[in-house]
Amino acid sequence: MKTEITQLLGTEYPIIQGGMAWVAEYHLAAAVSEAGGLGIIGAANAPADWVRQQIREAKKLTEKPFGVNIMLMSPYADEVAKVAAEEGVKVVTTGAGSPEKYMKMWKDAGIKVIPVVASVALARRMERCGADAVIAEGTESGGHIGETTTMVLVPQVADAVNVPVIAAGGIADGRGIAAAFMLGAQGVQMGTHFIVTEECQVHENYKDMIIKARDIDTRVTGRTTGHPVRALRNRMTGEYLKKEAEGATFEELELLTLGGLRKAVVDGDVKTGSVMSGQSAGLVKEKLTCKALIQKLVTETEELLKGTFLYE
Ligand code: TUI
Repeated sequence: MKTEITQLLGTEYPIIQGGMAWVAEYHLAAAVSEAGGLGIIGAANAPADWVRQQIREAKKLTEKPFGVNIMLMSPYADEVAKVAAEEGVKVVTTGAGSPEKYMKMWKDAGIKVIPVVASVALARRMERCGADAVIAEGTESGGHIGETTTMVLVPQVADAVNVPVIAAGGIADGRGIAAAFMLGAQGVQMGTHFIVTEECQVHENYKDMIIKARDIDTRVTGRTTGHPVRALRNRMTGEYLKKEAEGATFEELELLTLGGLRKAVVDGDVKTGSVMSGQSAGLVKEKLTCKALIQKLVTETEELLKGTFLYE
């Protein structure tokens, strides 16, 4: 499984762990990197000092490369962007916006920059401003999402840009990874399955809910506010969608979700909290270590790829 992405990142496998808000802290990121993937610390809405500490703790646990995800809607994005450069992080991924204004600073610091895009237009713009690769993230993903599915987004992005493409959204096993390669991707990013690993620090209730989830158990809130977010269905998504259908204001809806992710991740309140997850929750059946998960993914993928090349 050597691709342009393993070369670019200096990893054993072209498997990246998503930079999930509140979930992707240094224990998980270091475990994924140690297992041969690329671990990511999710800066989300956290202050710059928290991110700096996380980077330093990850470095104590692994000498392998890891990255930081900068959530561009964060009030601290400017400061966190600087911390990534100062701390000598190898890779930065970005989400929920365009990182153009930070590009020069990161490139000058020798950082590989990989923006998450949900459209062909943004992928093109990111290539023009110097991105080393792009993550094409389909609407199957958890958290803040775009409109287009992985199946149609990945090949169109692959056709539109010359930098390597990483597929994300709906991928949780070797079949998904093999399919992503067929669509033109050179690597994958996975979030949901990494939540259900031994090293992931989220509350057990969160992990259990993902394991129990079926194919139809996610909901998208906030389509009317312009900030669609996918999470597992619970009392919160039920009330939110009811209020949203009744035409509630942005402020009213915000009250329902404020601090919701923290509630689910830290307190284990999976009824009124926001249990962000991708549609691939239906594919996630067991809790493994990061190492066991990555080995399983690699074995499955290689078996499938052998099959396709038998006919060559
Ligand atoms: O960013 C994500 N997923 C996230 S961020 C997050 S934290 C949060 N929590 C609650 C509400 C809002 C955010 C939880 N999950 N994925 C990457 C991603 N980026 N998906 C979609 C996009 C995106 C969308 C529009 C990127 C750029 C964009 O437009 C940029 C532009 O300027 O055109």
